[in-house]
Amino acid sequence: MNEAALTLEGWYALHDFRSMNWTAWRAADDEERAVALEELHACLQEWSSVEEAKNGSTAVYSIVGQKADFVFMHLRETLEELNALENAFNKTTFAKYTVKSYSYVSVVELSNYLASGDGDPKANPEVMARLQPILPKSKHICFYPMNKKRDLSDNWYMLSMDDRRAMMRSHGLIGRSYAGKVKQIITGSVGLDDWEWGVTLFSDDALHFKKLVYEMRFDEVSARFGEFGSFYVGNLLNEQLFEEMLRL
Ligand code: 76R
Repeated sequence: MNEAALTLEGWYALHDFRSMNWTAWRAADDEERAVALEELHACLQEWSSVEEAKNGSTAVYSIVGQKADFVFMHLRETLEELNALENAFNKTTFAKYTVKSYSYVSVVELSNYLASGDGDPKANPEVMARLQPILPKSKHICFYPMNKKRDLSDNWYMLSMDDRRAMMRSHGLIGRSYAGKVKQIITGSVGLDDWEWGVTLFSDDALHFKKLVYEMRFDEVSARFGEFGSFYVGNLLNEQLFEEMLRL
């Protein structure tokens, strides 16, 4: 039997993709829309106060294209908290004007492929900062789910730890050449959602996503073993930009 990589888990993640029901939004009267905006504002305020208290983090982005209109990416200590905030949002007047497009449940994950291995990693503040990250407020987000292949001759899970580690080293080297340009958050979702990982990238230049992902396609881990779901790309929303997006 092959050795499973050891993983460290941090905050749980919910990527909640929504579309606007523009017909209903347009049909609402000014007062209804004002109430809806107030309740949206209250949710955004609540999420930023959780982030200020370092009990979680939330990123809000519009989505370009027809897959969704916007995404809330939430990180929280427990699945119960994620569930509670999702339900709280669903009860708002604003949510009445949204349609669920897609969601993804996972947990922030670090693996031991490239870890140095001495001491209790959770006692290391740098490790904790990666397990409980405050999400960047970069101009753009890119999210997609992925698997590692389990085909006859290309089965990631049948490879030895040493082979996997060598490939992950090469993967990490490409990744590191984008340091300062792209921030990645890998969330594990085996047993939690339909794919094995969620990949969330943040950057101030969306072309860095294209170049990084393209470069990785030539690297063995992705070239041989990567299987990818749908890509979602979008632009940062703050309260003001969100209101502008909703203004008729
Ligand atoms: O965490 C680390 O920095 C150590 C090195 C590292 C690991 C272990 C690393 C670095 N990644 C790791 C694990 Mn990654 N990553 C992806 C994708 O589109 C594709 O082809 C793949 C999607 C991107 C774009 C990306 C970027 N990485 C993983 C895992 C878990 C694998 C497992 O356990 O089997 C997946 C699924 C995955 C996928 N990776 C980096 C990046 C970048 C930019 C880095 C450098 C990070 C940095 O140094 O800050």
